[in-house]
Amino acid sequence: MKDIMIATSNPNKVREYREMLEPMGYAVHDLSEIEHEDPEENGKTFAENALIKARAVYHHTGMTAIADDSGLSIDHLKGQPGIHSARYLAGHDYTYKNKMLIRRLRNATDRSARFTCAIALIDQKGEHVFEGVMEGSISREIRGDHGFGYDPIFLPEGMNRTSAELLPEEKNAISHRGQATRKLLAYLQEEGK
Ligand code: ITT
Repeated sequence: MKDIMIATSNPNKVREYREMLEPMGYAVHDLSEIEHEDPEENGKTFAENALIKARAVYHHTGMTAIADDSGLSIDHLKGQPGIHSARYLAGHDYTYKNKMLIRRLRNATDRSARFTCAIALIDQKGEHVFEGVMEGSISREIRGDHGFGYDPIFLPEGMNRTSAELLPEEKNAISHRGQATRKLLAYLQEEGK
């Protein structure tokens, strides 16, 4: 089996990567197996931050490492919270963060938003980045208990359910992380890893 280390401290991301990579025959490892410190995410883009996280773990373990940087960008808020999605309203839970975002959009005519995911892969051959985007809009109420983070307020384009109301396989089929993961898998398969 091929080993791959998921360089994230977010257990929800680990779960989504396991759901997608294990059926493809990968032995998925995560940071709970090693001592590590989260690097400072001081990049200006999702791709830069993903590379910062993957590099830290690759240099530490030598194992093929992937990291993702992802987030929700809302047009009415000029792209916020964007690369700051995890740090937005730090210290508050997502029920509160989601309520605040709905409130900030109460007078918005444009509710469009998108989730972006950049996956950085580092292996002996070098550094690669794979990106995925899920377009949609911000709902007027919080709905659903699946997924995590901002899923309960995100309506994927053409759907009347939030991404927290989708089953895991339904979300993975269309999500930013699902799309980026399929590009990653295509690369890994082509490389015969
Ligand atoms: P790592 O840096 O350790 O991977 P993190 O949660 O801090 O974990 P990010 O910096 O990439 O990760 O922040 C991404 C945030 O964007 C995440 O915490 C959620 O708030 C949000 N997010 C990303 N993907 C999401 C998804 O599929 N559904 C809901 N919210 C998501």
